[in-house]
Amino acid sequence: MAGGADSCFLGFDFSTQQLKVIAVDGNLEVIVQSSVQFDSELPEFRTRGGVHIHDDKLTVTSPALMFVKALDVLLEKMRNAGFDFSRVKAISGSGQQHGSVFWRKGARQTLNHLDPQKHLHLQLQECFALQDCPVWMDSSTSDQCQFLEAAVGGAQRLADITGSRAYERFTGSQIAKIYRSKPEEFSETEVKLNRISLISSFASSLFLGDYAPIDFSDGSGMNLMDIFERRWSQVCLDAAAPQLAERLGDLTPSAAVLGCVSLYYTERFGFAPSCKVVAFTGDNPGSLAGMRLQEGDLAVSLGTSDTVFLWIRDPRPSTEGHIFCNPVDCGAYMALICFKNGSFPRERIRDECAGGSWERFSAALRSTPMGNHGNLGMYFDVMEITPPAAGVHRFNAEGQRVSWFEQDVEIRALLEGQFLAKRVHAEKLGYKILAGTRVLATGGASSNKDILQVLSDVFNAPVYTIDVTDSACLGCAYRALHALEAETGASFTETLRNAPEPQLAVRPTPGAQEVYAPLMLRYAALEAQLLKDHQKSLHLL
Ligand code: ADP
Ligand code: XUL
Repeated sequence: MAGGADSCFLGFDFSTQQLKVIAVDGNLEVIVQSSVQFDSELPEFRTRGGVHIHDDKLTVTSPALMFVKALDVLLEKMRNAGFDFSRVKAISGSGQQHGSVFWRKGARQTLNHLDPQKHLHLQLQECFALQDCPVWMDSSTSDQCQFLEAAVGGAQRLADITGSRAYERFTGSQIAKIYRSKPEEFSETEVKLNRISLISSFASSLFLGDYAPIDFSDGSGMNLMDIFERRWSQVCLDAAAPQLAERLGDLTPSAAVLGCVSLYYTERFGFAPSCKVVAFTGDNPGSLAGMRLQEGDLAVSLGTSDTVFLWIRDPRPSTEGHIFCNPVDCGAYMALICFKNGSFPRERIRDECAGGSWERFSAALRSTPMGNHGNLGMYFDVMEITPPAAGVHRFNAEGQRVSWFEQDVEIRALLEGQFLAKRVHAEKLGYKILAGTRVLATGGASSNKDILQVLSDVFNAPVYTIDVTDSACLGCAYRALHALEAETGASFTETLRNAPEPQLAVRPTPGAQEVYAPLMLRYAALEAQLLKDHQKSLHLL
């Protein structure tokens, strides 16, 4: 084991609403957890839910400097709590996927010579060509998506190369939009110096004191990488912007040791000069590592976004869902489906129907029956990714549209709708719930047992959780440890064999399958109808 009980490994997660960290010791015990909430602890950036939604309602960004200042605050919190940074053997981390950071000319020089006497955010404030980073919630790039698909020969062809058809939030279309709409800012960045980062590689750059490469797994969420060859796809790069290969720099395996932490961290916080920085990755790949997902398991992450993901060996990209390179096994892949309307509609309905209390929200779930007396709802407060639809849609037991539900019914309709969508779309990708299937849940809402009970009932499978709700942080602390061991040839699974196993949280209620099998068919038919109506209305425009 790398280093024994005295050693320690850090995993950071630069997520949508907060920056989080977990430390594990050499015995794989979690010894520290901490976080910085963007909205409440950094109010000067005026974000809501960590983001700015622009007037067009489609453009969504987060300030680059907010992430930097969050790191200043988090490391200080840890120091003030007496954390001994000299024990840290390696760090890694994750970032919300798809978001991009555009470094300005000269930024590398600043990164290389950070002054340990000063906060990072004071030194890096002039380092960004764009102050506001496009993030995964953005859906403003439909034109660029169409262009990219046409350039490579269609949606399926693009999926065959990059693992996904063109998606608005994916970085290729985001870069293409910036190139065309902000040519001056775009040209302010240096070629040949990895000047466009993902949130994950931007975060590792902060620790490394230099531009860090993008890893294969998070790089798969850009519509720019050939996921089978694990290199940039020239035809995709050319469709997005000029000289993009140079601007993005080389890709790296997710388990790569990139170097040691910069002098800034050794002098300011007492990190050992030998402390390694291991490639950062996306938050969903980080979660796969943290939950120690195995083939056959289904992971459901209930954070700002909801995601469903699987470990797969034999990927068959299609025009729905995504295939990413697997972050812990170079020969494998992960399939992922993303739902944009996760925590925010749950919070809205908690506020409107349960007086802002999760306890009352849970009580409503307990007091209403499985199947909700046939009432079904879809709550797409913002344009959804899966399915591409918007608006709130409620249907009664007779299948008629209704404009409101009783409060308790509304709460159950939201949860059942969210989970039916997940099962319907996972099955569309070919996933089957079998006798031994485990559903592994993570993310903020996975701390709520009543929500997990609905999940378990809709999937008719037992739901397991790990001790921490932030599996991405934990997974990255594990990845940091494994990267040191990997030099001896140990696999991730071998390295983590003594880590705590996910624990059974809830089992399906008897009779759940009889209730939800027909509801799944109903849900799928209603969703198909909704999409048809939406298409029709577009044609009429
Ligand atoms: P992210 O990593 O995307 O920033 P998290 O996975 O940390 O988000 O989840 C944060 C969300 O968890 C909050 O927005 C909140 O809605 C949700 N949450 C926290 N506690 C509960 C609870 N008891 N029941 C339901 N949801 C909860
Ligand atoms: C995944 C996705 C989100 C972000 C934010 O494709 O867009 O899950 O990673 O968590």
